[in-house]
Amino acid sequence: MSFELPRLYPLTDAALSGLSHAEQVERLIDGGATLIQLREKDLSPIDFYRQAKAALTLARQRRVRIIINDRVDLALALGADGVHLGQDDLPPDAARRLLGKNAIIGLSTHSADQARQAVIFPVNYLAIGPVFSTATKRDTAREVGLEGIRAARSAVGTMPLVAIGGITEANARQVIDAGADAVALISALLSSPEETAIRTRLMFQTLGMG
Ligand code: TZP
Ligand code: MG
Repeated sequence: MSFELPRLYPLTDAALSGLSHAEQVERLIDGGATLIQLREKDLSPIDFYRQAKAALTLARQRRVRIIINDRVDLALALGADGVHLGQDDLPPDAARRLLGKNAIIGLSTHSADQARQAVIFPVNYLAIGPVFSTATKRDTAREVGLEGIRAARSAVGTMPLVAIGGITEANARQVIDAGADAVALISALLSSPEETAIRTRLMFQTLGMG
């Protein structure tokens, strides 16, 4: 299951940014993003479907890949590049059966133990978090900190690992140095939507890829 995470993996948040998913995707791509996850917790399926379709059309034109958060059905219906599953979503093997061998499937984990157990699942990457405290997601598990990233890395070997939760310009480099291949970000890029492209570009520089 060969897959390489780009150093920076942005997620959309329409409530935070006040922008449609397509508008967010456009700004993130302008900033250099090549893999983007559409995350939507409020819209009805039909509204999210329409917005995601527009975002996917734009992303395809610019050769950027789109992952859908939670919803295997929408990922399948849209022909998206993959899905990102939480611990309470469809199990990875069921998602793999539906989406096929070429889909990118990611799974959230919240501890090194959970990450260790996930290594045998048919997924392309694991997420670990929240790393730091965050206001963006309610009801998160306890923060794992940089130590949690180190522990997750040693638990998963070479499996691609993305860290999420409270990551900013100030701590992103430490997160990579602790063993994450990538950082997944929401508020650091989207809390000031007029600055999204420039913040994305600066973050790539911080991560040593500018
Ligand atoms: N999963 C764990 S923390 C989190 C998600 C979706 C929110 C990340 O948002 P931010 O603003 O980058 O802390
Ligand atoms: Mg989820």
